[in-house]
Amino acid sequence: TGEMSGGCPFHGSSEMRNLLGRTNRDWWPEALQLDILTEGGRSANPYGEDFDYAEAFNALDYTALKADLTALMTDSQPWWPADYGHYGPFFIRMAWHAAGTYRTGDGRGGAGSGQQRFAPLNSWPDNGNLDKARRLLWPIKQKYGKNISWADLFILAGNVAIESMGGPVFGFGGGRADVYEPESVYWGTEEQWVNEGVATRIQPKEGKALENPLAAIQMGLIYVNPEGPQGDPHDAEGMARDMRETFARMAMNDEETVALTAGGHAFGKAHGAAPADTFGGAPESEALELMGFGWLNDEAEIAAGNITTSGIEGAWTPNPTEWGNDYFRLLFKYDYKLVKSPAGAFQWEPINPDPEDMAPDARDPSKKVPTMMTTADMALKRDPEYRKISEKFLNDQAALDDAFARAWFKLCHRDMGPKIRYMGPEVPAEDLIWQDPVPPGRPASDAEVARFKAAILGSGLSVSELVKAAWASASTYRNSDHRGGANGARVRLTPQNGWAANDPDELSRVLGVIEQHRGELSMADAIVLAGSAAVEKAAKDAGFDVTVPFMGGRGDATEEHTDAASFEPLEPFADGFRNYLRTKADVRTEEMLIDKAHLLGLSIPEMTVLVGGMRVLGANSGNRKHGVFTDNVGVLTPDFFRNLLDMGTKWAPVDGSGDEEYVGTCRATGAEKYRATRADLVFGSNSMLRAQAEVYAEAGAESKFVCDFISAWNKVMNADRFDVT
Ligand code: HEB
Repeated sequence: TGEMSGGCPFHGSSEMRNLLGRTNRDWWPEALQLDILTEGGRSANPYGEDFDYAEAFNALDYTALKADLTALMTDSQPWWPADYGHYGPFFIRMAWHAAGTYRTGDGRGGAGSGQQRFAPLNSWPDNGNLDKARRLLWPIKQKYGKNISWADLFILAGNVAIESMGGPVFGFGGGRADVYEPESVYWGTEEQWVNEGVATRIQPKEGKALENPLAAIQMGLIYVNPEGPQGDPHDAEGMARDMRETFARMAMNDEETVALTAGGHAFGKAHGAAPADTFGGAPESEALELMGFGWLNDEAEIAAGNITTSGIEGAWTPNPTEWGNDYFRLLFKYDYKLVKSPAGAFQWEPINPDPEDMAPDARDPSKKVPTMMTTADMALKRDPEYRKISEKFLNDQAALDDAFARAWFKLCHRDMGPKIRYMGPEVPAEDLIWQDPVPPGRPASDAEVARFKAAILGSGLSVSELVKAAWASASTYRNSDHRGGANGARVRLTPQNGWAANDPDELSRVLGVIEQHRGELSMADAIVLAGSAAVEKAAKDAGFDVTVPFMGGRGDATEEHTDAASFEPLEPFADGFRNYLRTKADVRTEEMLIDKAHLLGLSIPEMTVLVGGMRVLGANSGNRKHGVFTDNVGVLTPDFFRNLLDMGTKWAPVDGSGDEEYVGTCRATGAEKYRATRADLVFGSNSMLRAQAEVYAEAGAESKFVCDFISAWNKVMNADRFDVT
């Protein structure tokens, strides 16, 4: 797929965009804005900072909760009756759409924090009527309270739904703590939703590829358009192409894609019984008295099953509440003809179905209706590669069971990071390669820590070299899907050891010296400890005798534990902390610094002090001099901030640099003093960042600077230590 699957999250759209694209405020300007109440760092989380969800989850009566969920499946409510008397399929779709927003490009999206409760996801056209599914869960959420998060409940409800219909389940890991506000995620720049006709994102003839990190084909969809590319059911090739690309971006290969789609559509039905214009708007735009519901029509119509969600109408199989192989059996037994649903959507209907292959009506089991396939389902037989897999599953139920169970587990847990974050009695024992397993480490003794620090500082490696290696190792961490980080020392494996940002030749030389001196320490520990020793030396040379805290216990992963290709999206396209930018992107370089800081879980002061410190430590990729505003490289002083804010320097863009490089000249003599990038000058130009920089440039701020730097440094070095925190 070449260019289309490239790892760069900031390249792809043809125009400059801002970091977040179109946001809730753009979509719903009239919606109540609560932001003023979170000013001043006030949190929206009612449980407060001390709440420990892991502890609360461990106190949960898990068996009772599962029994209640099982009972709920068939406890049909008059305000939203269960199709076929069973809510299972509905909950599976809810869970799949919660997890299905995950994308490998930046690790954002996914089921991890219960985002489906909030805009924009609560109002995405593709999430139509899932407001009802979530509301059906409320009595259970209410009963178990803080012991089960919404985020965990969505996924567990999906699992219980599968089990209650006889389907195979691989396991469940709890541990998704809720948040209480919408997360800011880039979902695209388009100003229309899919149901308003927004353009499809992959258009080869127009040279348009799916922009990274996006993983959906149109604004408001989880993945592909079920009716075909831009709604064209005849474009069989394009349908498979779109599926392959969007599923790859959620870390799914062909086999997983086929198993998931066919397994999912063994259950339930699509809803397109009435024209879409008979329904109200999405929840976020609806009247107060609807109490958070959207897409409504009158109660009698709902009771009669005249519901439109996707616009497609019908079940895939004759047994929509039972696990089995009817999906593939029907797909291959019949030829399908293109028809339109009552809501006007394109779909495929089996030609001359046998009576036993008709589906029950969702409200009246004595009535038989035709089954259907969407254009996306048809790809499982029309695309040659998908077809091979489908034929295998058609003839091998056990293979489908295993593939579906595993792919569903991966779908629902892909954004949770290391397995140690999973909780509860149903965590599978088996280690899975996509969990990026790391063998256990062992604690380091004070004596070996002291010995190694002395040895590495005496090895001839510079502060800059040691700091760079430690940063290269730890800074891959993403707070979005909790992947990356220093644990495992994957910085010495493919692909990290070859990343341009890491200066591969220098890195391999530095790692070689660390290896020589590490003794019994793991490489992962030694790399971090070497960086910390360098920071201590730099502080000492600035007059501060401080110790950088160190927590040993990291393990070393091998190539065998590592799916190298799955690490490619973690490669930094830009890393403002190292003044690294591969090529000019379609997002401003300073916004990419903000993005990186966000993925590292840093606050504004932490980001600021790290940039200022890393510059004087000489930590730039390629050892560029940009932003190194000091005569004492390797000494931990606030020189970066002092010189940045010095009115004696006048800044101008360097011609031909595309506003990526700036030269600072002496205002008095005109002589060149410094070079800088956008990621440097933004701390003088942006009013909020300038306010931060001033704090560290002020007289007497030296010790605060050193302490704050060490604390932020430490946060990055330990960001992935779920084994100890
Ligand atoms: Fe699905 C449903 C499409 C995948 C599961 N889906 C559905 C629908 C549609 C679709 C259109 C209908 C909706 C309404 O309601 O209307 N899908 C689709 C596509 C894809 C998919 C295009 C890609 C290819 N699914 C999937 C998966 C899963 C699923 C992966 C899981 C696993 N679905 C599902 C279910 C359902 C659906 C279960 C049913 C729901 C109910 O019943 O409610």
